[in-house]
Amino acid sequence: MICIFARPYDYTFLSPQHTALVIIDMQRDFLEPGGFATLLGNSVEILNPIVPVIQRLLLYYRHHGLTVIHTQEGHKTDLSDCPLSKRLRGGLTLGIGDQGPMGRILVLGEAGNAIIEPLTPLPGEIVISKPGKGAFYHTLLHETLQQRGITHLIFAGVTTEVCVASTIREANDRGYECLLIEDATESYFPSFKHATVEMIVAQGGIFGWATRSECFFAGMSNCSDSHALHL
Ligand code: TIU
Repeated sequence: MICIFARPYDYTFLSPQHTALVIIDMQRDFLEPGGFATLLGNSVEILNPIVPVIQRLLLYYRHHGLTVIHTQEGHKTDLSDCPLSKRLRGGLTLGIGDQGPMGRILVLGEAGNAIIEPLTPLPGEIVISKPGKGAFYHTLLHETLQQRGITHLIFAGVTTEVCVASTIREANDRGYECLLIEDATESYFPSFKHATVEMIVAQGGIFGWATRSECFFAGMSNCSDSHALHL
């Protein structure tokens, strides 16, 4: 049994094989100037400190041969999977589908839609392209996790209160046990991040658990590495 010190109480699972690291939307559109986030009026630099933390989680999962899921928010080139409401929201001069500094905004395959270089998925890693904020909406994420016997999801990525929270809520309703790594997620609005984490862990963990990466690694290494990780 693996036991991670977390809020509101310890997060436990039988084997890391039943967990997946879910890295939400670490794409250039949200982390680099000129992408969708900048057009929405955000300062993207605030997200930078989480990159090395997510890199450590990613390397750990890769090293132990565990399941990694990368997601990216983006739309088909004909925008047929983008509701008009989403395109019009905000009344932007440059919006979804328009040509921006990093290619067409929030369109799959464009430069801005790529996952940032330090977290680039390896060949064979699962990448879920998603049209919505939640990663279960209009994707095969649930089926993919079911096929692998995954019951516990370890969450990282951006932004805490938008795509990360939407996905955790969707996952919780589908029966997954969700753990958010607090120093591996960020918002353009620090108070929103704080509130989101508190909402997840309140009421006995109404949506799941939260911890810091050092507690996650400590828990993983404490609990009989060789046995649990099949080393
Ligand atoms: N705007 C914002 O905070 N986020 C998004 O639009 N998408 C994600 O969170 N990925």
